[in-house]
Formats: sequence, C-alpha cells, structure tokens
Amino acid sequence: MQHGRIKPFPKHFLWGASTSAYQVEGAWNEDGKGLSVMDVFQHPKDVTDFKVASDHYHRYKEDVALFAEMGLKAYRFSISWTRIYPNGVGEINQKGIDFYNRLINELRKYKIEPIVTIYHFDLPYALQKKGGWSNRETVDAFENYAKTLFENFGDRVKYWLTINEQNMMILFGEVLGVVDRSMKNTKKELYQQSHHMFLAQAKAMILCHKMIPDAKIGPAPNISSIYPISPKPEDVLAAHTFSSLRNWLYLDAAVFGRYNSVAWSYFEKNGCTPMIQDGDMEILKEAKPDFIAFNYYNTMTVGASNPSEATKNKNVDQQMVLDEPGFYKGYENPNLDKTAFGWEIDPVGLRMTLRELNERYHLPLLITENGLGTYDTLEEGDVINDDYRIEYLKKHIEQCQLAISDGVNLIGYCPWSAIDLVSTHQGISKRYGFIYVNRDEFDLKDLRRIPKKSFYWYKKVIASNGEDLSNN
Ligand code: BGP
Repeated sequence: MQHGRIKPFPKHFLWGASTSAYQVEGAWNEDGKGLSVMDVFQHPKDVTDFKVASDHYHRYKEDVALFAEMGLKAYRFSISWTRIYPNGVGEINQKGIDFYNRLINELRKYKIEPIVTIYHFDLPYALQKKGGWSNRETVDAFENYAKTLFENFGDRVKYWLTINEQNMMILFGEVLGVVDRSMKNTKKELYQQSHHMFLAQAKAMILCHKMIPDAKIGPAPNISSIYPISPKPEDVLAAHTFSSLRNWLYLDAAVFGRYNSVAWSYFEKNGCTPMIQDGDMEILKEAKPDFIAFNYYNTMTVGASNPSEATKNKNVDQQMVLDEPGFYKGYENPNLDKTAFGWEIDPVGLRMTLRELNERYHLPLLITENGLGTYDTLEEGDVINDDYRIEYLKKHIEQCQLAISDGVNLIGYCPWSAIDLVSTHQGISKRYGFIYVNRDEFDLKDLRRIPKKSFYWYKKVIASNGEDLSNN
C-alpha cells in the first residue's frame, strides 16, 4: 500500500538506543556483584567473554554524556539482577543500588528517559543451581527483585520492560547460554520454565501498577513476521503454526493471559503441556501490559515439513530457525540481502511485523532492538565510516514511518546498540554501536570511545524528529 501523504513521527517519539547489563558493563565481580549465568557461559574460543565488556560500569558518565550529545530522548538498558541480589534472593547489595541510582540520575540530568529491562538473560547463577526457571521459587525471587527495583527507582523510571526475549530463551537457550547445558532441557522442561516466566512477568506487571501508578510496563520478546516459502496451502499453514509458537504464544499470554490454541495443541502433541496450578491463569489475566516492546532483526521463512524427516536443530545462517518435523521447516529467503554475519536484512518485514502486532493487540508499540551487527574499521584520525549501518537504520526508520501512516501506534525506536558491546555469542568484533569502543576480542587497548559516522547521522535524525534521514 502506498500513502499519498506520509504521517510524521509523533511529537514525543522516544528516539533512543539500547544495551544490556552483561554485554556493556564489565566489572563482573566488583562491588559485591554475584555470578550470573552469563558469567559462567562457555564462550567459543575465538571470542571474548563479558568480564570487561565495554567497561560501562566505570565509564557510564562519559557514555551518558555522549548519549546526550547524540540527542537521545531515551536509553534502554537492563539492570543486573546479581548486582542487586548477588544470590538472586536474600541480602540486598547496596552498592548495586547505588550504581543504578547514579546511572539513572545521570540520564535524568540530560533529560534522557530511562527504559529499564528488569531481566535480560542474566539469571543469578545461584538460582540456576537450584533449578533456574524450572524451580517455581524463581517466580517469587523475580517478584521480590522487581519489587526492590520499583521501590528504589520507581520515582524516576517510568518505562519498565519485564523479560527480554523470553521466546528466544525458550527456543534457543543453549545457544544463548541461558539454560544449564548439563540438564536435559526437554520441551516439557522448557515450556514449564516458560510458564514460570509468564507468572513472574504477570506478577511484576501487577506490582508495578500498584507501586508506581504513573509508570508503564510491558513484555519485550523478539517478534518477526513469518513468511511461507510458497503459496502452497501447506506452506502457509506451516508459517501460521511457526508464528503461533514463536511469536503469539508469548504475547497472547502477556496481553490476554491465555495460551493460544495452536500452541496448546502443539504442547499436547509433544507431551509438553506445562503444569498449571490453581490460580495461575487468573494471575496471567489480571496482569495488563501498557505497551508491547519488541526486538526486531529479521523475518523468517518456513514451509511444511514431513513428520518423517529427521529432527535437526537448524540454524539458517545463524538466524535461529528450527526445523520441527511435522510442523515447519526453515528456509533462506532468496529475496533478501544478508549481513556479514549471515542475518537476513528485511526492513519491509518490520512494517509487516508492526502491522501484525497492531492488529492483534491494539497496544502502543516500542521497538527496543534493531540494528546491524558487523565489522567496523577504525581509520586514521579516529574515523569510522559506517555508511552501511546508516543505510540499514535509514531503511528501517522509513518503514517505521510507513507503519505509522498505516495507523500503527509506534511510540519509540531504540536501535541496538547505543555503544559497541559484546555480542551474546559472537564477541566484540560483531559491532552494533553508534559509538566505537577501542578494544579487540582479547586486547583491551585503551577502551576509548569514538563516535562513528552513524552517531552524527542519528543525531540529525533525532533533531529533525525523523524528517531528515539523508546521509551527508
Ligand atoms: C538479541 C539480544 C541482545 C543482543 C542481540 C544481537 O537477541 O536481546 O542481547 O545480543 O540479540 O544478537 P547477537 O549479540 O547475537 O548479535
């Protein structure tokens, strides 16, 4: 559909950028912080771990000053659970509270809206050792942790995200390092974990509304439209099945407080229906998100799959599409270009995804991740000419504006990432940031910050409220 007149971005649009604690902070064992599952994650030999990351814990003032210079209206970051509760529960670590107070105050000083993710992959290792999300006690630990955050930061933080990419943790937990690889991680176990996360999320949403009436809270899954590989009805049906399991399962539970029927029949067929206790569904129903935050990198393409095909976990060019014999099978999309790391690039798919979300849930939408992970070159004179990143972001922002013209209530765009950080499983060489961090995988160099060309471009985009996307 082509619009005669394209609508402008709303006046108070949240032009932002994102990070997560374990990927940017470093200081993995300082000031009383406990171990998280990401600290014990077994990294591939050729990539760095998260111990120093971008050293944001020590350099946050300098970083926030740069965010302000870029003109960010919002900064989406996560709180490290084990800085607040080193063991997940028990004694509060005051130094952890102090750090986030300093960070939030610094952001407020520059009128940058903090958008806080309560939990971004880094479950306390002490809880993992007690069964992690398989253990129902983790639900209470999460609620208690969320309560502490609302008590301490609720006066200044008005946008909260519950759980980052619950769907990716359930579908690809071993790749992301969030589940205990020594456990069996059967589907039954994983969907039980997912049920516990739904409960934890619902309890946090209810609590947030009680404790901070003027705050908004929502889930933050990874959502993307799913294309059928052909118009063959079986392929279209497979795309619907995959979308019901990958996307809508997580949002239907968060928004409507129910399991969708396709997901439920998949559970029955696979013997993995979660154990639901009396009162659980009432809690899910009572919790109402104020908006949907979501991460978008690419669409996926699937087709029908024969039940007799061999089971295999497929990673279509690292894009994480599963083959599920009898349900769906992942394909590459021949119409799309790819990044240097093999991720398909699909700006139009973002418009499609926004439309689907809008039609299904009728809630304000906030993009909390979208960006290009690739190699950057530091040139003579501290210059990084990342025109490819500008091109990527420009095309996605254009589609956001078209989606707004389609009637979507999009309230903000927070690309990944505000500053270079360590990729979840592919090291620091896979860079996403507007700001370069001078380090390599294993050589920490001087960690100095250098604005990239995209920094100045995004500054202009924000200053013009999305009207000027030109690259010059
Ligand atoms: C999302 C995560 C982020 C980030 C991003 C990019 O799934 O929420 O934490 O890692 O993907 O992925 P990667 O780091 O693998 O390139």
